[in-house]
Amino acid sequence: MLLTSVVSVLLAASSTAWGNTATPSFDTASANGNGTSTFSGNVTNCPGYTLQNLSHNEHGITASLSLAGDACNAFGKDIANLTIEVVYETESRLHVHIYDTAKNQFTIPDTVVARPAPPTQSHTTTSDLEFSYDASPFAFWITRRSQPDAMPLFDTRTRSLPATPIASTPAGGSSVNLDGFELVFEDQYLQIASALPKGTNVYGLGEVIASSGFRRDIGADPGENGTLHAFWASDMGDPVDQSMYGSHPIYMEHRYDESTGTSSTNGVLLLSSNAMDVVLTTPPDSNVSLIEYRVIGGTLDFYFFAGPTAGSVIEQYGALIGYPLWQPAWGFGFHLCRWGYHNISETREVVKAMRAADIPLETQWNDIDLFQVFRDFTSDPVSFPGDEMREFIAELASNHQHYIPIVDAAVAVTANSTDVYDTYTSGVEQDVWIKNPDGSMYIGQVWPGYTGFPDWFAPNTEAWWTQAFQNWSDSGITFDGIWLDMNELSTFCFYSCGTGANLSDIQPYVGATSVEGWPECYNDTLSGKSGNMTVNGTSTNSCASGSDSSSIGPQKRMSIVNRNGRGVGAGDEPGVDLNSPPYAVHNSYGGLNLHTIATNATHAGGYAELDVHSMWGLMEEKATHHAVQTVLPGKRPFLISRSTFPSSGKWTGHWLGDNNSTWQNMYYSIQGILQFQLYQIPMVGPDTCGFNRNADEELCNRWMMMSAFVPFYRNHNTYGALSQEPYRWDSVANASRIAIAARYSMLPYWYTLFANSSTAGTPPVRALWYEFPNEPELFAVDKQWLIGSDILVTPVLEPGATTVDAIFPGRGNVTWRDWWTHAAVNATSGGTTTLPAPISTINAHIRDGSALLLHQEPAYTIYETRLGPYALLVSLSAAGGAFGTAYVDDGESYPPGDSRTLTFVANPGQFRIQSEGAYDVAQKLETITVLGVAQKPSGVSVQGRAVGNFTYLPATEELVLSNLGLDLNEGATVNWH
Ligand code: MIG
Repeated sequence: MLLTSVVSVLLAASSTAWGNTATPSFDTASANGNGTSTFSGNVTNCPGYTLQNLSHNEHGITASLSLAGDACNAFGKDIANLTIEVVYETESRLHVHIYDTAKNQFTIPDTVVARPAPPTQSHTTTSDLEFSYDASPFAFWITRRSQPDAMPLFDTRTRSLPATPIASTPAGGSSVNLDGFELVFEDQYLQIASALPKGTNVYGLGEVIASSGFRRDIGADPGENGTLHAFWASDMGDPVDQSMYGSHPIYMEHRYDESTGTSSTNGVLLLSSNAMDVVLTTPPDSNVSLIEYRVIGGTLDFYFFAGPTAGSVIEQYGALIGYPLWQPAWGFGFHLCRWGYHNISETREVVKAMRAADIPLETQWNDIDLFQVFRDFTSDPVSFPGDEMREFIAELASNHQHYIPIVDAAVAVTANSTDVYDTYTSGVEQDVWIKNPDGSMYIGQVWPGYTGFPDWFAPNTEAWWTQAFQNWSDSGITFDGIWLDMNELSTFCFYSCGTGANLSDIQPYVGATSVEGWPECYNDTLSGKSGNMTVNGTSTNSCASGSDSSSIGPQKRMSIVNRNGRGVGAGDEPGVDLNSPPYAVHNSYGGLNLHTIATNATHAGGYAELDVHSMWGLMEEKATHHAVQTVLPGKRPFLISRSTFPSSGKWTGHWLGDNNSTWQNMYYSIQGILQFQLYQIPMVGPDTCGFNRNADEELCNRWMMMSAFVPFYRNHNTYGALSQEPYRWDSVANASRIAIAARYSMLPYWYTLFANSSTAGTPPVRALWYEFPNEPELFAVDKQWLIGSDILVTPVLEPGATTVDAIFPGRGNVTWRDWWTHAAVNATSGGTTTLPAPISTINAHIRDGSALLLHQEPAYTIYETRLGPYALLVSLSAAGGAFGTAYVDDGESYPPGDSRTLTFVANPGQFRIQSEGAYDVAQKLETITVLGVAQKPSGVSVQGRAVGNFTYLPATEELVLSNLGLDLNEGATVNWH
């Protein structure tokens, strides 16, 4: 029988007590005696559960869990009867679902996050992950089959742990002292914790801007608290260490064994849309660290990913939730946007000025300025007349440029019949709105005044939404892509502002007219309001005299506070408190109902906002993706959205939201980009040059260069702030031209990385340690990143710098060559190397052993660039080898049509191209540059024919073959001796 070995493991494990494995034992001195949870309220004891009725099946086990004593009712009511289902879904993915047997608790519908089909073959004895448990009190742990003696990857036998040092007093809620970590499963509170190796490396658990950097703070240093992160989609502009736009309860753990110098990486997803706090900490005097989940509803729906590398964990996560959408090639071009292009002529001027400055502009955007009184799917008849917009966008198209407008989540409500707004009235007819518990339309307030919010669970919503896009396009806004904003959902009334409100009391927002605040070290008293770096030839940036005035955010709220009664219940759950759940999650606004719609708002199918809140963005992205496909059939939709959830990457890319024009925020954007690779939303980038505050020349210079090396490249600015288009300052224009040319030449490489992402979930942008997992000095690096495996980017992130400190992975065993000069770096092994980094430069280095397909002639647009010939850049390893691939197709068709895969292999004295696939590559390969050819060859041949005319540059050990005219639809061989 198939399951024998699993059974024996389970039986052996089922009687073990805590500490009977390789897991270090806890110092329990400060824990309470009986090892149960102690709450400081009227609750003293949570009893845990007992496992019974275990049954095996081909794919895992099922058992019941029953409450092992009197209910503790800590933050809700204990649920007496649970079911645990363990499914070995693949060789590297294990699913553990603990749910209420009666199935009243909310679970994410398959229509929102589609799960893969059940496994067709059994993985129970071959999977690299193994499930074990204690029956009473119930606890489970996950081990790696290939590392039976290692500490489990996940281990809930944590009841004897001392109290978490993270303050457990929820904002405005009950006070609780969590001693011990028994499994708690209540209708409104679920608690489970796992031990981790002390001070291990944890990444993810966002969306967040973590003060600790990309690697999360686990509190391993004495006196440190670690991390408490809240998950609840919030329109909170780039706060530090707090919940913000997206909710991604997945972490990746990288475990490094100092004694052997080896490592492995695993991942854990709690697939839940319910609000939660997750705590990372190291209890005092403990020899383990801890991750603790406190969730206020739903079920415990865990997925474990075996890895064992960062890349494979991310791929395994992608295989579960779905791989990222295919990007059109033009999406990699430079995008320009701001809030405050007041009319079409200003917008046209910007496009012209970019052309005049010869700075490539791929896509022009408009913000909510476009709208008539801030209404979605309109354009203002005076400032953005439809006919002129049609002409303007057609002009862009004839120049192979693109246009993207914004869509806000909230839809204006009209108060009387003379006010014609079809999106609203048809929405009423189609019954698409989120409701109050009494069935009336839920009314919020955003820019246009009172608004409703589409309910994606309602049957007609997607068709209505699609029609709105079609009508908009027909009216002249012939968009190429869509920008989705405010979809957390953001609203300015606390609780519904509709009931009892006078709907004709519409007050559209009036923008702030000027913005204060500059980057660190810019002194506008000294240097004026231009943001210029020099005044009369003298540099004016000086940290000593720097001003740091803060920005005035454009905020205007109505002071309506209107608490509605209890909702219809969370799914089928009767009697839960939807308005103020007993456990108060530590979200950034300090209350789940603040700056978003009320938690008792009701969706079709009886879903309560409390349960589905954080998925609104995802559902809107999916509907919009489909709508754009309808309007632009056969094309790959290009979407950029603010609020995201697991699987959003199937439908959209993401920008990192309302950052500041500061050096600090420029640095923070790197961890954002790295996080979203893990979240499987790889098309991501910041507001380049910064959103809030005024940018100055130096910051914008550095930032335009840095963002040219991240996937989504858009300069965007807030209303009233100093203009920051790249032509605004000469040095920024110059820096931008240089960086964009490099970016466009790398496009075939980016495109290949994104093809690998869409077909296998492989992250295009990587932290350095993903490629060099056994070099602990890299584990916290987030000031540099790798594009794929082969390009290392080292931006300047401080004012006044002329050099930058870089770490070069590989500890001296890898030769890194300068992207610009091709010179090999004399890198310090395992430490930092100081590189020159004057203004208008950026350091980028090529790994050895790589072969990159490039566009030889970066042009003004992606289209024109793609019309030009190809070049190959090969960087040989010390042994004379190199490898690379390139994926080539037409760059726009959906579904992707014919493609061609090129494989590049170098061996000493030889370079070969293999070509496979049906796509006809029209452009020829003209140049092959090989770096690391130690001596000038005495002869070179291509396809067996001697090439007389080659160049050899001894300083860079560089062999250059030009004017080759090679057909990439066929293979080729180059030899030198
Ligand atoms: O609350 O549409 O994050 O990029 O410019 C402001 C105006 C609303 C927030 C977005 C920002 C955009 C702005 N929006």
